[in-house]
Amino acid sequence: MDKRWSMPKLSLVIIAIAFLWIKTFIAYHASFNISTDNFMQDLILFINPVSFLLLIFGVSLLFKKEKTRNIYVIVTSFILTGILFANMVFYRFFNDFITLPVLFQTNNFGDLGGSAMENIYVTDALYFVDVLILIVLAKYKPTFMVFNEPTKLKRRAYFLVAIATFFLNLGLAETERPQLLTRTFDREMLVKNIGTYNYHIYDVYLQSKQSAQRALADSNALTDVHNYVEANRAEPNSEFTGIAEGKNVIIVELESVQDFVINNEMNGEVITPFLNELTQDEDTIYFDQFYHQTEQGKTSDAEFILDNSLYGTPRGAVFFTHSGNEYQTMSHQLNDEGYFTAAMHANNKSFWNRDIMYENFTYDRFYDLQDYVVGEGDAVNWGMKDIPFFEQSVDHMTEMEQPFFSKMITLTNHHPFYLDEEDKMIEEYDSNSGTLNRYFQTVRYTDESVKLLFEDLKESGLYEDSIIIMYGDHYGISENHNTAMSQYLEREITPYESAELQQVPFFVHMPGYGEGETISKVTGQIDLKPTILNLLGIEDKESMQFGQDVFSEENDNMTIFRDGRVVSDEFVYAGEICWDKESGEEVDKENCRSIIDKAKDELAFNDEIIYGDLLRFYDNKNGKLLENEIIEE
Ligand code: GP9
Ligand code: MN
Repeated sequence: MDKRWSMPKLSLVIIAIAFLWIKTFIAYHASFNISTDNFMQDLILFINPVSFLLLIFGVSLLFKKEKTRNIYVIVTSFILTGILFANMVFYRFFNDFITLPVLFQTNNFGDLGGSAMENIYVTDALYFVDVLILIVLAKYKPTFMVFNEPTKLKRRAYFLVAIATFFLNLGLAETERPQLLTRTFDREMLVKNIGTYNYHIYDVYLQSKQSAQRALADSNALTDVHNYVEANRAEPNSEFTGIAEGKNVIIVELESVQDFVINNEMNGEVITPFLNELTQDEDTIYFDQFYHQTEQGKTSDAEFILDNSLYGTPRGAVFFTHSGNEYQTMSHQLNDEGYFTAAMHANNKSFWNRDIMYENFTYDRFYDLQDYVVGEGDAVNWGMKDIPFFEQSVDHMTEMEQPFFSKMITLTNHHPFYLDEEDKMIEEYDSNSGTLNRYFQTVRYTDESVKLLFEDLKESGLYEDSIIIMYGDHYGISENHNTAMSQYLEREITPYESAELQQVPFFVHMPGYGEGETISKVTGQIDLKPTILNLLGIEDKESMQFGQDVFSEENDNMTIFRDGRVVSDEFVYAGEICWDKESGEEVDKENCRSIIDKAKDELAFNDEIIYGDLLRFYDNKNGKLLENEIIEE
């Protein structure tokens, strides 16, 4: 046969790239919920892993020795597969891509336990098969392959192609999504356009930028933020000022409880009988349009928002990424007023970096796992069951100096929503999502635990001297379960519905109040701090914060999500579409313009505060901006 017509021989690099390219593309479709709207987006999605793969594997061409080249290719392939795999597992759980700070939360990953296992499938092993193939090829050197050192010319051509692909990708992405890299709040869009590997590099770059930002920030940056905060401040409602003065404050952060279960049924069974009763109770004010505002930091974000009336960060968990910042927390303000402050949560104290962060927030005491006796049958799923947790927490509270502020965080109603047989009070639901099916049962359990908490509090004598504030920390059912959710709700889950599903219940229970009602103002977690301080009669005119007293006449009736979605009493902005709040119909985007802009400004100011650690330049007692020199003294 004429030699000139034989197939060109393949190198290990090319085979490794081809394998990873295919795998990444399969993962995009099989594991990540990435949707595309047009051919261009499909094309970008298809080519986006290549530029990175060409460059990273291209490094091997610089090695002289064949063995070094092969080892480099195999190890790189293994590491990249590992990254892809970690992203897949993470995505199944959080519906999101890993960011660098989250990677360092290894403690959390260890503790995920059952959840992590639920999200690893046997078939995932297939993702690693090609690495084995590469090893076999390198060892047996089949004739269709070439292992020689590439010529200078070939090497140059290779890198030229790699760089050209990189810019082609970036160019296409830029036309499809202008300002892609400047608007980083949407990770999915980034991955979709520049590829999962380039995304990680970009993430590393952002992280380094963050460290630099703090170093460079000075007090001048605070002036604009301060002006915005002042203009946004709402005068608290004086009718509520001090109505709980001197009382203990008992906060219950209800794990993953969403508002759609309240006053609702599942296959004819009531899901939250006790909480439903509270919505009608004369001593309870229930908010049925209250939204969580958390992001990747989940529970810890909800805690951050509660204590600071600031938003968390768009990426990672602020509890980890900015635990060294100076904060001016509600806990601190309460300490100044003579309150004993405590956080209670029966998990390892380092989970979500809580031990460090609570110290920073100046909590007087953190009752963690070690402060609880977890007897036989007292634990399920992630750890201690809510019922014994509340029981023992009430015991702890009776020992506390009064008045106290105690924050309890429940755990049983957490993904994957497992429960012991004896704790199941209602049937499972019957959709294609085991997660949603079990969710109703664990929510039902949490409801029962809250009922018992109220009884325990009454028995202990604490009840009359306390107010009880309860709210859901974040969603429990992610968008991965839309099909099942739409079966349950009997309607399609549009971006509007998804946004509305971010409502979590919010109760203000004040024994002896007597004027309970349901309030349908649009409010969110950011409003908790100013609301609570006003109820206690603690004046707070200067805090650097974005929330407003929920009872205030001046409350702006809108809630900004950390990802830029916004809800007002009239409109919902979600999925880049403006929707009528009442009907869920699409309306002209101009209707949402002002709330979109406000959200952008507010989130940007928030990030300036956190990234620049700006509160170190601010005195929240008298509202003074401090000069850099004073700080350094
Ligand atoms: C862990 C618990 C759960 O201690 O608060 O955290 P989450 O996964 O919901 O953020
Ligand atoms: Mn949570």
